[in-house]
Amino acid sequence: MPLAREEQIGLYRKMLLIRRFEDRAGWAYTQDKIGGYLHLYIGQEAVACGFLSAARPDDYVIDAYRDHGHFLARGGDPRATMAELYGRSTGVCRGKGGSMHLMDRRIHFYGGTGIVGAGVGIGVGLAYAAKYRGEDRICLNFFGDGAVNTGLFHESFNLASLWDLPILFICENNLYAMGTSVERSSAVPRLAERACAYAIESTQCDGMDLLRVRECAEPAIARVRETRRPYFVEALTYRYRGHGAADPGTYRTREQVERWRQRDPIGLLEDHLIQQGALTKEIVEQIADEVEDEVEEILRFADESPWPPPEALYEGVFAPAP
Ligand SMILES: Cc1ncc(C[n+]2csc(CCOP(=O)(O)OP(=O)(O)O)c2C)c(N)n1
Ligand SMILES: [Mg+2]
Repeated sequence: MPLAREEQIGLYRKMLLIRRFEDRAGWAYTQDKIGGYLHLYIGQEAVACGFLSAARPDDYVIDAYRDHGHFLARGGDPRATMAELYGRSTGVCRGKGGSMHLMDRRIHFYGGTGIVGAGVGIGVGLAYAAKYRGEDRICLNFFGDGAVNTGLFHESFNLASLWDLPILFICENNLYAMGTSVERSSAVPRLAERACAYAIESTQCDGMDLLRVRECAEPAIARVRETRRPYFVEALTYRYRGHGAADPGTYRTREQVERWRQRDPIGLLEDHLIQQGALTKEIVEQIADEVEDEVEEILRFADESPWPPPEALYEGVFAPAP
């Protein structure tokens, strides 16, 4: 079904919020306001926004560590998200998870996983739970191209197919796992083909164009929901920044980054909406100003939030005695 204009504008705004959120998180990291690691999603926004806007709010979602964009696209609270990166008690995990471990059961977002490939296995568990309980929910399982060469990927694909589990595997192929390119690390570089070894059908999609992502996501989600079988999508995308905040990105050329930036997901949707007469340059500027103000407010909230008290160290460690 074609996306209504209002929904397209809403997704444009959401991608812009994620972009600006990530930009400012990158800045905050350089100011020592964020500890640990920080992996930015800039460039890949259309994948999370396209798939998660097509999912049902009660579907299960599981992700790897580049997770801020997915969490916000899923409807996670942006203030509590930034506060989590800042390690404050108002964060989504009360400041104990940090950037890689965003998790909120209220929106059925089960992480945020730091070990490459780990989320692929947890997603199979979530899909198994849906089947076991007789639910018609599905699991959307996001991971990077680096995960396809881990053992758990293969175990998970095998079990998902063998047990007929309702899971949509979404590989965000951004061409690199840290500094290693897919061509150097994968004997079969067209990653979608990997699924046939487990009798799982698959497809590729253009992960830079939100409308193309939605065109792929809707039938893929409907198919998993109806057939109660796994399906695999390889979304072709690109991260503009380094792998993490400390990566200078010397393993790729400036020309390559520039080529991908020319198909920027926000720019593409903006051009489309202007051509359709759904947006004007003035409205675009107004949305940019509003998002900018919103993100500054988010940063202020995180900055002014209290640190967790020392006693919080003992919370959530043991289940209460029965
Ligand atoms: C099992 C395991 N091995 C190695 C690492 C170190 N590591 C962290 S991120 C990463 C690259 C993963 O790349 P990819 O899956 O393509 O995700 P992207 O960073 O591109 O989003 C590696 C090797 C890890 N976290 N876990
Ligand atoms: Mg990658």
